[in-house]
Amino acid sequence: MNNKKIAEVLYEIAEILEMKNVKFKPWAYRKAAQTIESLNEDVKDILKEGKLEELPGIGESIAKKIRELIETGKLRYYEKLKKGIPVKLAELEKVEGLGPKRIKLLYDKLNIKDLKQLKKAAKKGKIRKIKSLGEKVEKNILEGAEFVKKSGKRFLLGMILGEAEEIKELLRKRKEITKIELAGSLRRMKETIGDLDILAVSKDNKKTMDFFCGMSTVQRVLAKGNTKSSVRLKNDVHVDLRLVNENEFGSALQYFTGSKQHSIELRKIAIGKKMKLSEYGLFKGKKKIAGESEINVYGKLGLQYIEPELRENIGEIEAAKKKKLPKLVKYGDVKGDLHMHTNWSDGRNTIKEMVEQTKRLGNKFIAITDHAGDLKIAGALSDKQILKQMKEVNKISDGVKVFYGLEVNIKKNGDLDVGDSILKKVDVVIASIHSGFRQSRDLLTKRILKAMDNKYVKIIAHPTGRILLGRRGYELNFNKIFKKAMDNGVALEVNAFPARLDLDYLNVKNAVENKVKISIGTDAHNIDQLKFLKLGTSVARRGWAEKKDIINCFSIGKLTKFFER
Ligand code: DGT
Ligand code: CA
Ligand code: CA
Ligand code: ZN
Repeated sequence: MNNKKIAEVLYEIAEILEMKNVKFKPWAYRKAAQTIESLNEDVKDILKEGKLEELPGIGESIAKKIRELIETGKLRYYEKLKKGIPVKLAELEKVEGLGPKRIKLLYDKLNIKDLKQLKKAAKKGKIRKIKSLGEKVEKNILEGAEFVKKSGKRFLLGMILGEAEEIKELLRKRKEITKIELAGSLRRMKETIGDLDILAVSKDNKKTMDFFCGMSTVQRVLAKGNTKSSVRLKNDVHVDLRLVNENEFGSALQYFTGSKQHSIELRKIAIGKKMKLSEYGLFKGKKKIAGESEINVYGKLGLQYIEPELRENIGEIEAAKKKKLPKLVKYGDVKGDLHMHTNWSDGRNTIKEMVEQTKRLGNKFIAITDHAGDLKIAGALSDKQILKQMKEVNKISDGVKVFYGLEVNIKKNGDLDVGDSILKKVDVVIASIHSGFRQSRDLLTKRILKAMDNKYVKIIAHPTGRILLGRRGYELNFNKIFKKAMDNGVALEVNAFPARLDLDYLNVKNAVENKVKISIGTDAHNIDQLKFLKLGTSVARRGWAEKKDIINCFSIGKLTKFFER
């Protein structure tokens, strides 16, 4: 039972209660679900600390249910509720435009219980006959239903990157495999992944496929062939392995890396040059002019090599034609992490443990940025604790430069939770929004602008508040925010936590074009999460950022100056 599963159960309870026309309770369950799914910390740990009821929106009764879920893996109340409704609610809800009320209506009128019956009824034109629905709704429902099947479930990049790299490593070590790359959205470091695509060249296809399908992490073999096999891993991720000829590896890698839109544009260029591009190679008439290496495919098309992270058809092809691609920041250029929490607030590890792990990872500096102010759930530090922690951090002289920072909450009116007399003593102040997400675009923008006008604030963390696969970020007027960031010397964060990756790559691209500096922070709450720095860097790369755009690539001297400005 992780946070996500618990939130799902609570949401589901809200839906069922709504179907039964229960008042108020659905709202309470939904609020609790939102709280749980946006927590950085594991609910289990909060339960252990006896602090469940301190979370916003979680009263005694819901706390009791969460405890039962965690301790027994089940919830009797929920099971009973589910028995009372005959439809497959979770399945039907995935259809866009279908909420509990419509699902109930479709069940009452047409006895529709699941996705299959829904599609059948829509295709037969039965739904349009229900007065309050009509033809347009029927069409939307049918489209939505098809989408559910195709899209299926997506996974956070940060949750599967490690396992993907392990599989690649296992295959790479095999004698018969001469080439191997991860392809698809994972190679492009897209923030969520539908499935994993792997491409390899083998001297013995059968042997490779036997090995691949027999890996200990495989839950089920879905298809096994000589050139393509598909498996489902124990973590539910679907993996395709394709084996190709050595002299087609480059063009196949290009093809299966995508994105589809990027590849379609490349094909158009090929056609314009009277060539043909496919996964088998780049051809002029019958003559193959590239295929073994990806670099040659781009080269023969008259393009600079385009890094996978850039292949989203957002201007990279035009830039490559003009040889004007950015000099992308490299993963190794990012030398420090500017956002993390310790056991002084809601983190798991001590300051010392975070420093030790930083050394192990080969990084040069960090900022310790525990929560400060009024944020009760995050164990925020009081003024007195801040001064105490500052002393402790300033004592460290350990090969790693440790900046003393705070993550300060931006209140609903844009004021900060901590006074200037404290902030001025701190090396780096990060400001961020943790509540009041539902304010208007205008109010939220004003709130952030006001925080940026505090002269001690140097970084705005997770600027849009989005939770991937969970909560859409709030709208902001970025033109105003970029201008203020430039004027006041404030950096915008790419929060590298897997479910955040906020700013997203498109906002990073805009920020960088506006000469705004980017800060990367893992928001780690324990030592394992410090590895997320790579994810943050991938977002910066996807947003066309260069070394000069990212304050984590500054020398310690230059960074200190940036913080002092
Ligand atoms: P995902 O798995 O949804 O996160 O995204 P991708 O990009 O990995 O997509 P996937 O797994 O469906 O296909 C892998 C790559 O294969 C994709 O990036 C581009 C290529 N591909 C798939 N379908 C098509 C297609 O219809 N046309 C072209 N040109 N390429 C395709
Ligand atoms: Ca894929
Ligand atoms: Ca695929
Ligand atoms: Zn944080």
